Amino acid sequence: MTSTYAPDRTTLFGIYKRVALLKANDERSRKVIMTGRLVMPYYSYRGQEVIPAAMATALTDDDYWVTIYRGIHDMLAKGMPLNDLWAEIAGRVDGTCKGKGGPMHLTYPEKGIMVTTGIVGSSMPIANGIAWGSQLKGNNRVTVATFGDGATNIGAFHESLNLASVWKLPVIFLCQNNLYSEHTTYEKATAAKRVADRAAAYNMPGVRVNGNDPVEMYAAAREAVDRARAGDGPTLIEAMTFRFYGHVFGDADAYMDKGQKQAAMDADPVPLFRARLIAEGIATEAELVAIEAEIETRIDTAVEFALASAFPDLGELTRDVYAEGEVA
Ligand SMILES: Cc1ncc(C[n+]2csc(CCOP(=O)(O)OP(=O)(O)O)c2C)c(N)n1
Repeated sequence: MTSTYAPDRTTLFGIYKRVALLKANDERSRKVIMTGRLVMPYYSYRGQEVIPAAMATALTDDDYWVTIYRGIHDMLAKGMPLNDLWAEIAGRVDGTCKGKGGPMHLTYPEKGIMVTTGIVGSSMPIANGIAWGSQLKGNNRVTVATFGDGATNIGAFHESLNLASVWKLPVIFLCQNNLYSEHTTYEKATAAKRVADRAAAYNMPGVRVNGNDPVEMYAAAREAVDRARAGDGPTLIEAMTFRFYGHVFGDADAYMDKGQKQAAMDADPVPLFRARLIAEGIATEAELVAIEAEIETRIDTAVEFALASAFPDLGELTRDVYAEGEVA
């Protein structure tokens, strides 16, 4: 990876602020679920925070993002407000979809967060459609599609990469390779040694980066964004990472290699990043403590706001199923 796109000190600090928010939000989500006050399927992204934080920093608010069930980190990084997020995951009327979408169907178009999908592999064709729209309108917006390593074995991955390359769509295929697809390890299900190698078949750049390294991840993201914006087409980024917990909250993760898991947790990217900021004189311990305390307060407010909000009325059940009024 060249250093042309390396983040400057301010950018790096900005990435950390997002990372700290994502980590704190994941920890709080698991805590609140444990109290029984929040009931939802929860796919922890703990360990994967740097990837969306760096990617989102390379985008503007106008750019689009399509994500998956393990995507709350993507949305928070892209700017979804905490209150709206928490109200939606709690199924309340103040949520982004009036509490009717829930954690698997979050959306916030105001910040380009278009859709969450629970169908493995489906983020990519949707992203292609949005990117094609941008291309037709000539509005210069870039679309990111997030997915896991397991999704790269689905037909939609191959169809999407092919079409995006043929049409030079402004899209970035961002694989967050956490080495597991539900309970299956990467090696057990994937013939390709590296996901990034698959890009060659579709005549597009395929880069594998350490997704837990903010400098490497940001540089790859910036390069792909510039390429897409310049009309040069898609990029496949394989960001290597590790999810610290089971596939879904409550999964005993007995299938995970204990040594591998411990090593990944010992190399937790968040404290490493934090220490790096201090070592490089980008932030002081006191500044970081203040930022982290402010994040906790914001999350406190969001949790209270969400749990005080009402559940949707039964009359809402059939509303918003189809678009109302004229469809252009
Ligand atoms: C088309 C389809 N097949 C199977 C499933 C069941 N399923 C849900 S998540 C998942 C694992 C996907 O793993 P990966 O793409 O690596 O993403 P990760 O969960 O690791 O982030 C599977 C098989 C599904 N939701 N959709």
